[in-house]
Amino acid sequence: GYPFHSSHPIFSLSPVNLESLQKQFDELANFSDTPAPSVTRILFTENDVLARGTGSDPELGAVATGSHIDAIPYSGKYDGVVGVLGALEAINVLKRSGFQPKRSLEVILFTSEEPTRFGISCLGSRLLAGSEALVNGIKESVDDQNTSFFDAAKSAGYVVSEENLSTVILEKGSYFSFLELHIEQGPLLEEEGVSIGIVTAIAAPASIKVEFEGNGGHAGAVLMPERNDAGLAAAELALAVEKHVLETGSMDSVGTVGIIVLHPGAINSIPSKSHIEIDTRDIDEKRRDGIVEKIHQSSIDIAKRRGVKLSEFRIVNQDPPAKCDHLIINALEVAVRQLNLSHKMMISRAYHDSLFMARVSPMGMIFIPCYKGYSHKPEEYASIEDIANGVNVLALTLAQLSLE
Ligand code: HGY
Ligand code: MN
Ligand code: MN
Ligand code: MN
Repeated sequence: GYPFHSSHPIFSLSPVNLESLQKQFDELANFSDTPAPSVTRILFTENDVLARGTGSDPELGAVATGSHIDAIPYSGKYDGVVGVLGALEAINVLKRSGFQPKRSLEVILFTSEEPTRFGISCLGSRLLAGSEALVNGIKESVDDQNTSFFDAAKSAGYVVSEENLSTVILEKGSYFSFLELHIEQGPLLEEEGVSIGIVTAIAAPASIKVEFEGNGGHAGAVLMPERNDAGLAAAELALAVEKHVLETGSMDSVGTVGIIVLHPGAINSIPSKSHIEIDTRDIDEKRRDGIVEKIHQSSIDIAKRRGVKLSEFRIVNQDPPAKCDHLIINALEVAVRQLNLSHKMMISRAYHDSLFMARVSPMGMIFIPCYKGYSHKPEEYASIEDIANGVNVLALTLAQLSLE
């Protein structure tokens, strides 16, 4: 017999919207090589391909939205996910409302927005946006188990070969607009009791990998004047990062040393190697570049002064900021007004896939409040009501843009 006992319902379903579903059948039937009521739609023929688009005019650049679901270690459940599940729900809301888009609507789930495994942030959106450096550089990328990106992708069931990676790059005009719904990852909206953030620009991130090498040795036997301690060089560099960021005098400059690894990592062995990873950002690109330059100079000075070797100073990425598109910002304002939601213009200090999609499409972002601005830690939280507000703003904005 069946494993399910028909006595009790599996779960209670919301009713199928018969009218809207019937309408979709009737619409899809129009993509046919033969006159109604017959339907002919052969694999990969023009009508087959057109039918796969959702808009009534699928030749036009689509309107896309999406975000990421990868999460850094010990972080929270909303960063990125709000923009993926929220995008799917926004499409469903439009479907349930019987909305017929002219431009197709697409939801994108980006690969590896976080730099955790391969050290490259926004790997998927960088590729989509046409980073030739990444198409070539990704071959050398291995994780800390020495697994290559390609092997990791294959083990997850994604067939990716080095040859066809450049086919990932989007043609210009593929998208008429790209929108991302995301938690603010900052405290302003909650503090000010504002429901929606309309993002005007995304800050410019840079990340640097540094390594120092010294002679190491016995923690008891090597006297202080004989030492060239790679660990202390790392510690001094971390403080130098803080100093160079504060020196700009701007609150928009930030710098973080989130990773310091000491080798051999024994209490009674002087570190012979240190590996430091630095994240620094600013809304002003020149000011950010000035910080990177000073960090480089400090690395050299510290190495010289401490008699250690600066065995690696690698700028992993040094990206420009991105401005959000005015047409999209206007559409967002129309949406929040229609929904009667409080809103404010603001910058994003976190980076997002939108930072790279802005290179190939007009881009916009919607922020919703998150608890005390917490993010990248388990206390990260956004209320389902705030998420629903974001979904409704996204749905109305997608609708407006898809009719442009
Ligand atoms: O670090 C960031 O800005 C993003 O949340 N990954
Ligand atoms: Mn994140
Ligand atoms: Mn994110
Ligand atoms: Mn290294």
